[in-house]
Amino acid sequence: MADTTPETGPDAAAGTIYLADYTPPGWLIDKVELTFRLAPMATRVLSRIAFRPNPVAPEQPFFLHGEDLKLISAKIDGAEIAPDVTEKGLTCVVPARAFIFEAEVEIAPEGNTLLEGLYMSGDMYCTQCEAEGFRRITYYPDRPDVMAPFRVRIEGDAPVLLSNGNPAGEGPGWAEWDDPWPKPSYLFALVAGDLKAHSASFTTASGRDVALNVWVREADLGKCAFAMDSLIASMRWDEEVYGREYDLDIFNIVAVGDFNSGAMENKGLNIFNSKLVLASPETATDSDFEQVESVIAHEYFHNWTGNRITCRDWFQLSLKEGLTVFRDQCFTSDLRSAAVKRIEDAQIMRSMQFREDAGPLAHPVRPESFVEINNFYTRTVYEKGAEVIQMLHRLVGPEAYRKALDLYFERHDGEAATVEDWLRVFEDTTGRDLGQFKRWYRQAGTPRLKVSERYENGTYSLTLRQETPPTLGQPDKLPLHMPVAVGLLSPNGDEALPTQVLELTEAEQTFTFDGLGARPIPSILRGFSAPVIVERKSTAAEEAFLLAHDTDPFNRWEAGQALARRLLTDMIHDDAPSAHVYLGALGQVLAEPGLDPAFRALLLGLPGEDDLAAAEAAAGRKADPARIRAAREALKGQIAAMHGRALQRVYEENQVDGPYAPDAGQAGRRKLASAALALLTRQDGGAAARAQFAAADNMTLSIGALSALLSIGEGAAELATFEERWSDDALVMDMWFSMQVTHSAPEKAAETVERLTEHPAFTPKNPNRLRSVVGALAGNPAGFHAADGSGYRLLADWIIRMDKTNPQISARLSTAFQTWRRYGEARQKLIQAELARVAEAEGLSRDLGEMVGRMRGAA
Ligand code: B3K
Ligand code: ZN
Repeated sequence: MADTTPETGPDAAAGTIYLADYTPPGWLIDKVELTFRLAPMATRVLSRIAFRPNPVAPEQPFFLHGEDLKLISAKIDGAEIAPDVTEKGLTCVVPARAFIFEAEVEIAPEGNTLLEGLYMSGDMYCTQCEAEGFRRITYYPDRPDVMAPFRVRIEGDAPVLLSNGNPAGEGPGWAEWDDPWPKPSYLFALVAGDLKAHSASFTTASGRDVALNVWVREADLGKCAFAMDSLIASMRWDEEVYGREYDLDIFNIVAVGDFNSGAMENKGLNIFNSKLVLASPETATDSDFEQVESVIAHEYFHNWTGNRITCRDWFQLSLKEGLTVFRDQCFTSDLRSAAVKRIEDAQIMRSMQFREDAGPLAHPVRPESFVEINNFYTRTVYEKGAEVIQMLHRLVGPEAYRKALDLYFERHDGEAATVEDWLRVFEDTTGRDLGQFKRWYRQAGTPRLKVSERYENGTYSLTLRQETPPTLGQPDKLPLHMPVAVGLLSPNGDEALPTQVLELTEAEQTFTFDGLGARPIPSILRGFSAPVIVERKSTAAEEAFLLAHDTDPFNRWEAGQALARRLLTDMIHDDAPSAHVYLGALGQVLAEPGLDPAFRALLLGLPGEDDLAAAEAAAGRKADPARIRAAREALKGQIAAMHGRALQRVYEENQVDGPYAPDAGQAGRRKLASAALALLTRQDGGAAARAQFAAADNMTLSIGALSALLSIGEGAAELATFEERWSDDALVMDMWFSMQVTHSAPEKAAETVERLTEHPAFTPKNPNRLRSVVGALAGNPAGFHAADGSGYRLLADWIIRMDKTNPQISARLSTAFQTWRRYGEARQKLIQAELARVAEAEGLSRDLGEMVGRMRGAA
């Protein structure tokens, strides 16, 4: 079995697992019965598993994964056996027919600091099994292509005892659950604690009633309504848009305070980081609300894309994640503003995924090897994976897409599928050959799209040339099948050619358009139709023209960004910067009242510090984070000085009267007002922000005011008031911590982190708190990259420290170093020295070892 015997394969010594080594499991499972006798330091897990030989598998030893388990006893068909046990699992001789395997093991959830397997968050038991955590609960073929129905009995003192599936009986101190749908072990879940439910019910399209519960600590019951509404909206949407109904009698969501990631789609029992469930106007911002809505949807949508149809192996992770992200993106576009959502998703791709593609951690949407799968829950697998599906959707059109999805569900329900299966349903329903398209799954790196054009006698020709730079292990790239949405504008601002999708398949292709009265201005890659970087020689005048006239919201926004980037680059290099074109264009945007406020807020935003650093690197220069910070600050000052009155008007006009609602309309107005406030603060010394803070009756206004103050070095009194008011609310305090780090002056950033780690409310054991203090440092690029190396040193110290208790967290923190090649020699040396120090740390985890190895390997 590819993922069980790391001693095979070409790179055996390093423990690398290869897609090419995949072998079907030797045994399949008809039924799993588990009994849990809960105790913090000595939980007993009794398993009874009905195995049968897999007729299509090659011969192999019988092996069950198991890590950190104390084996009490094991039996086959009722007879005690003495298996060979290693730190990876258990091997034994089994009959060549169906048989029952039983085991009793002991585990210690209270001592589990990995937050993987069965662990405790406060006095509550909970689980996280994806990707390979189930093997920390009992001996099992812990791989996604072994699917089985589970029956679970929980014995414990807690008032609430939950597992997957439907309730199947309960009494004092016990409860039983039955999940009829075959599932892989990574979807197993158990929760036991003193929880209260916010309940509702849902009637499916075919008329079945489903009980819905959001389980939380009693004190949080008032913060569940929005998550519940989001769940109901998601269930409805999946019925309407994909024809998918829910398939159990009950759907439970549990909020957990200590959680490594955002949430987990366990069958019928989703477990959530409390940050992504709990929301009230007083404690959560508009963007928190929107995140809750989209993550609730994401996990719910996994019920079909992930659970009913799962992944054959972990290399296929994007099969469920890319598709489910695409689905949650469409859900948010339908509920809120499609234009704004598209721009925000493109922003994430360009700042977070492009950096992955451009650095030492580059990997394809479907990786071909890994050491630790937890390191591959990345922007590439998730977001680029979603972009690949967005392109497919664009290429085949919405109707053919739906037909292909219907076939996917019909053909693969109950199966563990592959990317090949996924593409085949599109080929079979549309008759298209997707052989070349499949390269998007195999080739890492961000393609460059070079655009050149000609205009002669009414004919305009557009030459598109694609080129993907080499990435580690993939020196030569082949041309991709790429949808390039293009429109043409007449010099008077009218649309000369509405959006057309050009299909680029060759390295270079020319497209011609006849009958044009004048040389048009092209609008290329409308809607961010492919995850690529467009390279085209343009002028500030052209960008200002597109910002004023483009009918495509994404390209309109992009024109403004290009204009700002051009100006900021000149400012960074003291290269005779001339701000009047940008400032003039911005003035027009401010004065255009018909525009959706959320969209206007995006137009007002400058490219981020990291994006500017990436742009410097792409232009072959070394990024200087301090100069980037200074240029952005200076430009903000100029905008405020020039447009103070307009900003004041925008701020006033976008105040929201009446009761708070987290809907797109209100949130957009608050976002625009907040963007205006942040700039106004540079003119009024913070007076308006102070007033807003004092009067705020919701968290969006409080945080907006507080960050505006912190960004000009003010706000000490407000920070103290805020701390006093919210010291009992962990999620709000996380914001209090992180804001101070991200807004800290660059030379003080490391010091600020250090000071906050000494705060009595700081604890590294809680991943949210650790991320909000130590993790937040990377959100302050000028501070993290301080020339004296203080940011690097501090982060490396924490990475080493956290690796001993929670390697998933340390490996994740280490990704802040992946952009090291963007910076000058002095910073590169400092980073390399810290990475070397991390690499030599005693007892380095597999997770962190792989990450640091990849980042150093590229040196
Ligand atoms: N599938 C989980 C992620 C699990 C993370 C494992 N390290 C959440 C999600 O993508 O929906
Ligand atoms: Zn997911």
